[in-house]
Amino acid sequence: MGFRDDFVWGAATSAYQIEGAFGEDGKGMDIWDVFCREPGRVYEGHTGDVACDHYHRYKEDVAMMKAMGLKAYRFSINWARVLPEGTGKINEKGIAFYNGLIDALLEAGIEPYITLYHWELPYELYKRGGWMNEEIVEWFGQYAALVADRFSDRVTNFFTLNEPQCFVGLGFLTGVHAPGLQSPLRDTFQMAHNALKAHGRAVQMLRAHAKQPIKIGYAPTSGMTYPETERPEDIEAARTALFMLPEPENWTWNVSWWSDPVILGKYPEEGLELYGPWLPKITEEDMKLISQPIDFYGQNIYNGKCVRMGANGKPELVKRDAGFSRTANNWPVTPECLCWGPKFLYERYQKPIYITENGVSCHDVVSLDGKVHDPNRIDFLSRYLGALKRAAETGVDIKGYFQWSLMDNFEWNFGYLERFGLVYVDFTSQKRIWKDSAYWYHDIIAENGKRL
Ligand code: IFM
Repeated sequence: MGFRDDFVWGAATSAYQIEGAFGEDGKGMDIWDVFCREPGRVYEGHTGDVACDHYHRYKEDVAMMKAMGLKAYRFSINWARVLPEGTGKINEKGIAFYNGLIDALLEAGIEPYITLYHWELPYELYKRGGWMNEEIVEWFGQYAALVADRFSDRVTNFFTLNEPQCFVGLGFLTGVHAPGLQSPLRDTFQMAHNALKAHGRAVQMLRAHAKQPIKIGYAPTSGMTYPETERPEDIEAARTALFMLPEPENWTWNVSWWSDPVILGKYPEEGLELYGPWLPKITEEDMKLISQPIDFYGQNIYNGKCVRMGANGKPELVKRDAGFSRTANNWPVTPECLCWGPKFLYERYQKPIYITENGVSCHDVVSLDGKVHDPNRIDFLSRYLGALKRAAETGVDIKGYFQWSLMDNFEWNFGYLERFGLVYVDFTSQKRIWKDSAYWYHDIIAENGKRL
């Protein structure tokens, strides 16, 4: 027992967070290029202009992935790099970059997993209304077609949207991410509906343009839940809590509004009632488009909340212990979420699961010995992967795990303040240094997680 023999051990990144090469070789502006240039938006005015300079160093980075023993690499395409205006004219130099990356990965024996959208909305499309404009469904579909046309002769695994909770919630509700707006609730529900339709259209277009059979998934996020004890009533309480919906002002942080339509073909009843006053027109045709069959379910998981059944028969949050473990960016360390989260998701959605992101920000430094010792990350990953293994052993169909992240990178509004990587990046010299956790992950992959 343990992880399946063909378990996909991977690591993940995203385009804006690592590529750099701002405005190079015909790349169009995306909303992050613009956002980072606005005073006060990003920590210390950092930008992704250079980031990890992966655009120029991808060969070195792929060699590093190979040495680490990665079986798969999940990366995103910057929409504005291949279609500078979002639609129409193709930037062949941008296509050439991704072709080079894909070829290098395949040569190294690493399976590429492409994410279509990890938040780089072309600025030209933003000016035309971006996610608010229903035409984005078709714009995204055309972009997906291009990706399939150019890359699906070699790439067979795709994810559509990464964390729609964040790009709508942080981009348009709290405004801490690009484009930095605090939009009316009504607009955010419209954008979310358009984003889900765009997902469905991309699924159709990827399949229609694929050069060989491909597999498609989706990569939402959300906090998970886990029960305080294994008493059936606590388990039931945690399961119920996972799919409950928050109050309208904070609505984007949930699982079911984003995933039920995609997999089950309907919005949750509770949400239709709770959010009724702000909802756009939702048609049967929309729901058909949104629920185009997909092959697997991706979920980004970082932490969760402990839940028990309250005396009133309703789920109740269990207060965290005083001094509970926290990561460098103050997220709670809750390994149980990587066992119970996938379990509850699998029960509800009945799709093979990939953990499309999981990892930890630590206060990593280069020590006097020139190495980066990160025992906290090794401890974090051991606990979380141990929990994931327990889920696999109880019958959850877990296909793979993508560690976030391969290397330190641009952490959005926190700039380069947070270090999530297995590999340390010196952002001045661009030198990469394997952290202890990278060596550890190498060994875990080699033994298929036996020691966990
Ligand atoms: O860096 C991000 C990533 O882009 C999306 N998921 C969470 C990560 C850590 O915050």
